[in-house]
Amino acid sequence: MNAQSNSLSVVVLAGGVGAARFLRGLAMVNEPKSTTVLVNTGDDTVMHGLNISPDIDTVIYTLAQAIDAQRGWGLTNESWRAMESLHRYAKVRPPGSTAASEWFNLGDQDLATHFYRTARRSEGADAWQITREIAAAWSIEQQIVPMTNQDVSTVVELAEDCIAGNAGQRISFQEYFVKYKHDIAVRSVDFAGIENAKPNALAQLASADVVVIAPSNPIVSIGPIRALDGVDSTLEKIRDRVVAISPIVGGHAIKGPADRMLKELGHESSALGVARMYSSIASTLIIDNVDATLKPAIEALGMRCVVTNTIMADPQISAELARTTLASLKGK
Ligand code: FO1
Repeated sequence: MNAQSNSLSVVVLAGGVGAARFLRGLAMVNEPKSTTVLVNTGDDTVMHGLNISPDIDTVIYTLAQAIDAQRGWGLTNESWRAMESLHRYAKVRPPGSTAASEWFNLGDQDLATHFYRTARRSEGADAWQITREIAAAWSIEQQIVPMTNQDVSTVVELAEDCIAGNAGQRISFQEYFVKYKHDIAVRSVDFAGIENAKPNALAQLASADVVVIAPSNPIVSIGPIRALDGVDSTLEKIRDRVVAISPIVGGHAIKGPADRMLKELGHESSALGVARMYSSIASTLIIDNVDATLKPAIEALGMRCVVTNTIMADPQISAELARTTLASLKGK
């Protein structure tokens, strides 16, 4: 923490990799204890009977500096002995069985996190409490909060007959993202269980000095959080304290399927397309230098637009982006 560090109460709406990189930078410019991260749990899945929360774990492992930077998920210095040992059983499992699945890789050390989360759930602990314990085990000072304690599952509807199935068929997010490498066209996305899910930390969100929508996928990372009852209406009320960072640079996502998903779902895959999705809930949008020409069109939507380097190639750039993001509202 350097001298200029703030202790603003900041709430960050976060998905996985892009958000995690931003949070590392934010930790260098704002008191970590004053930062609450509301994390998407629509990617959660059950694999081998284990409850897995990919975005929560990516955020925690990144802040703990234990993430495997090249993969963007899971732990560094990982081994895969358990996965390798499954192969024997994959050969004998009956057709239709998902036992000994080999397409979703769980590292040997990463398994400990899933063992712990699953065991605590079976004892009746809620997702927020379990996340507090896992974050504490990694000495994370930020408050890491699952967007809801209820189970919500992002489901993807296939746009055409493809390797994953027939047009109109619905598959889980992880099958879409990992098994089929998000290389299939999407007709629609919905969040099963969202209608009965209550948002966590809505009070913290409503009273935050600054709310940041991290550079995550607007559809499947930020979308589930917004879809929770009361979140969008809260953001609309505090719009002048909400700043978003575009995850689309030069029409493309830095990582993952956000660009093609936006197009397939009828949005423009550009910083302007992102602005249109956020203009009702955020007063300011941070875009990358390469998209500077879009600034007037974004401001025509009634948003302030800040142009800067948003490619977080190293922690220093992440810190600079975090500083710019917090400062972007001071000018209000
Ligand atoms: N992503 C992959 O591309 N391949 C995997 O085998 C994989 C395994 C995995 C295990 C645990 C975990 O927390 C994340 C994992 N991910 C994997 C990433 C995950 O699919 C994504 O992080 C999110 O769901 C999208 O943000």
